[in-house]
Order: sequence, then C-alpha cells, then structure tokens
Amino acid sequence: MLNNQKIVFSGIQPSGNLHIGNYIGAISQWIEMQKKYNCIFCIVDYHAITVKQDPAILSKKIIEIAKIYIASGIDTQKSFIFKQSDISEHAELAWILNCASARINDLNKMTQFKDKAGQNNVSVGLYDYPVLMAADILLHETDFVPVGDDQVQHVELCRVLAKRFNNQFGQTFKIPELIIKKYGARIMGLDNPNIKMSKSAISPANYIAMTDKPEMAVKKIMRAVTDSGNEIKFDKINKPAISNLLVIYSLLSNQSIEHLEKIYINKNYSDFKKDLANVVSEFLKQFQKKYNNISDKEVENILEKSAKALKPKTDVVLKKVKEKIGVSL
Ligand code: AQP
Repeated sequence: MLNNQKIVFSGIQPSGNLHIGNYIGAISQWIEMQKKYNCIFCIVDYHAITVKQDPAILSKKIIEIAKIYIASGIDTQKSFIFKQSDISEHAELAWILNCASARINDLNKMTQFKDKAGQNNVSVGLYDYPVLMAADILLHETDFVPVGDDQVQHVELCRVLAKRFNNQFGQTFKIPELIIKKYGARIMGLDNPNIKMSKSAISPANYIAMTDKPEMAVKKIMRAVTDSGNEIKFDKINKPAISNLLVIYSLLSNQSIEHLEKIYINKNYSDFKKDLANVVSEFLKQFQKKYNNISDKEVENILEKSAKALKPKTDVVLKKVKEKIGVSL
C-alpha cells in the first residue's frame, strides 16, 4: 500500500539485455530510494514495442527484467513492480496528453528519437514514446524520477507537458523532479567510449549484461578499448575509455575514483583491467545467485499483485483528467 511518503517512479524496457549501465545509472538509485519513499518500478513493455520485437522473446524478457529488479534489491514487500500494459490507463493518458499537451515541435527536439530512428522508416510509437513516458510518470502522481542521463530530456518534456496541461485546465498534475547520479548516469560502451552502453547495441562487446556469465564478463573487460598512454586517471576528454572503466570500478566496488587513481599510480592498464574484471565478476556472481533463485511463477504473482494494488489510484487520476477535459459526463 502507498503511504504518505513521496512517490518515486521509474522503468526499464524489456528490450535486449539489461546491462551494468542500466544497473549503475538507474536501478542502483532505486535501491537506495526505497528506504525513504513509496517506490513504483515499471517494466515498460509498451515502450519496448516502439521497435520490432519477437513476441515470444518479449514475454520472456518481461519476466527476466522483473527478476533483475528483485535480484538487484527491489524489496517487493515494500515497493511495487508491475508491467505497464497491465494498467491500460497509461496508454489512455498518453492519448489525452498527445492531444491536450504535446506538440509536434516538442517531439521534434527529442534527441533519442533522432539517434534511434536514423534514416529508417520507424514506427509512430517511437516518435511518440516521450509522451507515453510522461503519462507513466504523471499517472502515478510521481514526485521523483530517477533515471540515467539519456532520459533527462524526456523527464524535462514530461514537466513541460504537465505544466501546460495545468495552465490550460487547472491544477491537475504534480510536477515531478528528475533525480540523476553525479557519476554513472551515462556508462559508455566497452567497445567504444564515445557511444553509450546500450541494450540494443549490435555488438555484445558493447555491454556487460547482468545475465552474462562471469567468465564472459572478464573477457569483455580484458578486451575493452583503452586510451593512448598508460596512466590510470579520470579525464573524460582525453581519457574517455579509462574514465568510463574507473566509474564502473568505483561504483561496483564502493571506492572513490580518487582512491582508485592513487592505487594504480605505478600500475599499467592490464593490472587495472584484471582487478576490474574481478570486481565485475564478483558483482555478477552475487547478483546471479539471487537471480537464479527466483521462479517465473513468483514473478507473475508479484506483477499481478502490484498492478491490482496500483489500479484504483490510477483510475482516480485518469477520472480527474477526463473531467478536466470534458469527456466525463
Ligand atoms: N549507458 C547507460 N548508463 C547509465 N544509465 C543508462 N540507462 C540506459 N543506458 C544507460 C538508464 O537505464 C534506464 C533504462 O532505460 P530504457 O530501458 O528506457 O532504455 P534506454 O534508456 O534507451 O537504455 P538502453 O540500455 O540504451 O536500452 P535500449 O537499447 O533498449 O534503448 C534509464 O533510466 C536509462 O537512462
């Protein structure tokens, strides 16, 4: 049940392999926030279908993502984990926002759409994705949205849409705040430190999936691109690859970047990578021990129970919105 603490809402698409970038940038913040807030974590399957998905794989990925949330430390006794498509009000509110608040000029500015669309003839859903995301956030009367760096523009748009709606129809939506980490908000690809680590990357060398075998992760770290020179130093401009590896090392081992720089003063890239590979491998072993103990049935029950518990509140919010726009008689 929701209590009178503030509300945190965030989600991840069940598309591709959830990676340590998603964990560091988003999920690790969620774990901490559970201590202080009502937390609602969504598996955003309607976002995933904005690009082509194999239906059989998609349903397996939904279960996998829920297990990853739980094994990472989401406490299902306290926090909610639910599937977006189980609460149809998300899609309904997105349509209302499409018409009442969102403008083509807003969506034309979204850089993620430009990156993902390229020159392809993509779905209308991919273009409209930020409006559905705004609906997700506003429907749950969210106070805080903890996300990685690539979602900042979308949360900002959500705030714009909510304010625009409130201005036209009177106070309706709470304006949510963005929560972003100082370090780790954008983990870069291991194969290219100039592009972000991404679930849908073509090469698996780009990411370390949370479900990668630890031995595989060790190989990926040892093969990760490095910079010229041999100094282990945080310098995003001149040493983007080593800086990225330092951030991963720091956040998975709870040691500051300054401390790590000191430890590796007289050591080379290979020493540094071997130790980092160990840290990542240990992290995955601990995580996967928990992950492998969660059954599909347990997850299905959790998703169903959360959706049932959240639905009455989303009904109230949508009803209020419908009254404001004049479609509720
Ligand atoms: N590289 C990253 N570093 C830190 N945080 C990241 N996030 C994504 N990539 C990184 C954060 O993880 C959450 C997942 O968001 P999503 O599932 O909506 O997808 P996304 O943002 O588009 O992330 P991906 O991994 O690149 O997935 P695909 O390839 O499927 O699009 C968000 O909080 C995001 O900021």
